[in-house]
Amino acid sequence: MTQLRVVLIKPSKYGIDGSVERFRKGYMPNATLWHIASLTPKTIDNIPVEVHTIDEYVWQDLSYFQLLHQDPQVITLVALVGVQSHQLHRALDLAAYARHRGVRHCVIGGPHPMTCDTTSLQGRGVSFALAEAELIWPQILEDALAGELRPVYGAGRRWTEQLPDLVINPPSSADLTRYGAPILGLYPVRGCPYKCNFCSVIKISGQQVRSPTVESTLESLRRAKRGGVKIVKFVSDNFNKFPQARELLQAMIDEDLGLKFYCQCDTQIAKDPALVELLGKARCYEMFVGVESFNRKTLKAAGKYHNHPESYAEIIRLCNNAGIRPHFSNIIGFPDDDEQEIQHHLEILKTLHPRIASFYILTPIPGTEQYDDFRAEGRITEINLDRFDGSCATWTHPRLSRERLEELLYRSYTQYYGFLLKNGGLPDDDLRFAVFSRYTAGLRRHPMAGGYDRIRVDALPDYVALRRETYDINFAPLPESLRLSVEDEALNRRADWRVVRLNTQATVN
Ligand code: B12
Ligand code: SF4
Repeated sequence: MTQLRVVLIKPSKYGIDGSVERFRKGYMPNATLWHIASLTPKTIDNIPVEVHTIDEYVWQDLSYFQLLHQDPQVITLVALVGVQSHQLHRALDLAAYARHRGVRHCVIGGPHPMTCDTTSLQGRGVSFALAEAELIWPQILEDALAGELRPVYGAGRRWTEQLPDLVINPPSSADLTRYGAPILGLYPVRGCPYKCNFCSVIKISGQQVRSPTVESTLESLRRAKRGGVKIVKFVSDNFNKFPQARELLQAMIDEDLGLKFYCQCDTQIAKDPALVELLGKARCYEMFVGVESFNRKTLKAAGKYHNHPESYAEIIRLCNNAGIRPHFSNIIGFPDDDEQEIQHHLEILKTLHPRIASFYILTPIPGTEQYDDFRAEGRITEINLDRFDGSCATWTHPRLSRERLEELLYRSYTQYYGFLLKNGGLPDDDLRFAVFSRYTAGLRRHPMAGGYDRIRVDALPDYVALRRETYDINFAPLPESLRLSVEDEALNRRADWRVVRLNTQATVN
């Protein structure tokens, strides 16, 4: 009897030393894997479908490569999911490996192919998914069963108008042990009405805020709890722009689900003390906020008009009062930054004292407006997409050399966490994270790379010949950004600006 075997892989990336980044314990299960696994039916036309989920970051051996071969008893579909720009080479190599071992159906989807032109890589036996899985995954499964994938899916339309009420099945208990804690990533709302020029979120999920029903998210939470999950990470970018946030939080309180959770909010949360209080009551333990810079001029130049540095202290106050640890995400190396400015940034950060801080180097991520601008101005110097990961200098900064920028990134981590550790009084979890971040940054590794305790198993030289043979490249060319279709533009125009003012009085000045 025919059977469809779907192998979903979240590819890792090649590190600076060429090895595939793998960790003894992961930071959290990649949300895309379980999202797409949950979108996959158990049978199609009475044909059983078997799904495998591989998060490469946390596989310490290559046993999953056994799945990447043609088995005469089954039809195999290998899907590389959630592929970001710095993971493209790894995705291409895994697809090439599977093709080489006889797998006929391979597809690459996620942020990079959705937002960047992959034409030069197409038509070589590997398909590309240019739209949300909700729109095209059923067609891909059907085509695999019918015997042939198309070279490209979803070219005319990136986003679905209406998201289905998908209930997520959590990772198995064996899979959960691969992470620092039994965590699950959920995506209860997507899209962001703002237009920061360095951000690809609006290119991946659009400006209209869309969500499935609160009931389906609640059901995912109930299943997660039954499946042994203790912590949920809501990976939606602006939880405070979610019109049903209050309804969801109240239901979580009423049902006493007992799950701790993390969420991301924009800085306008400073004007919504009631929502912060409700988040705390619903057991939010960490709020990630993209503060990026303390310089209003820099923020305006980046299109991040809604960030007002004078409100950052209020976010910390509200979070601390609600028992939530504030996590400030910072970008260093904006075009106007210099060494003094970055040091000044750190000094202000120390005064504000968020319990968690993360730092990234400004990176022109392919697909974004900033990438297009920098490219047009000939400023991008890096040709290897593996380096577009927020930890490497990829463009010519007017005042800071490549080496200096990278030194300043790791110095920001060591200084800030050194300061927190010296001050003492950290709760256990914060203390562990502070020690880890300081130590990792000291080794010049990014603490947010995806896990703890790196291990080396395989490396780029094991795959380059196959890459060349399959795609005729050493490196994928730096891509053009993909333009939105008329339909996607129309959906963006329908972005409801009332959402921006929903909880707050957003000011654009
Ligand atoms: C959670 C998250 C992380 C976590 C990842 C944890 C983990 N284990 O997964 C952490 C904190 C580690 C992280 C780190 C980084 N991240 Co991050 N992250 C996110 C975030 C907030 C959510 C991703 C997610 O889970 N989405 C939910 C799933 C369900 O959505 P999805 O993957 O997009 O999948 C949908 C579609 O893409 C499509 N799809 C995806 N795969 C496939 C496959 C097929 C076959 C099909 C048909 C469709 C399809 O359908 C899916 C359902 O609609 C996104 C922002 C965002 N909202 O997308 C940024 C984002 C993905 N990160 C980004 C970046 C740049 C990084 C960093 C490099 C640095 C940084 N500046 O943040 C580091 C790199 C670390 C590393 N080594 O990888 C960028 C990627 C840009 C790009 N084009 O490559 C994003 C988009 C944010 C941004 N600033 O623009 N990140
Ligand atoms: S507010 Fe955040 S998610 Fe929205 S465009 Fe700006 S950086 Fe992207």
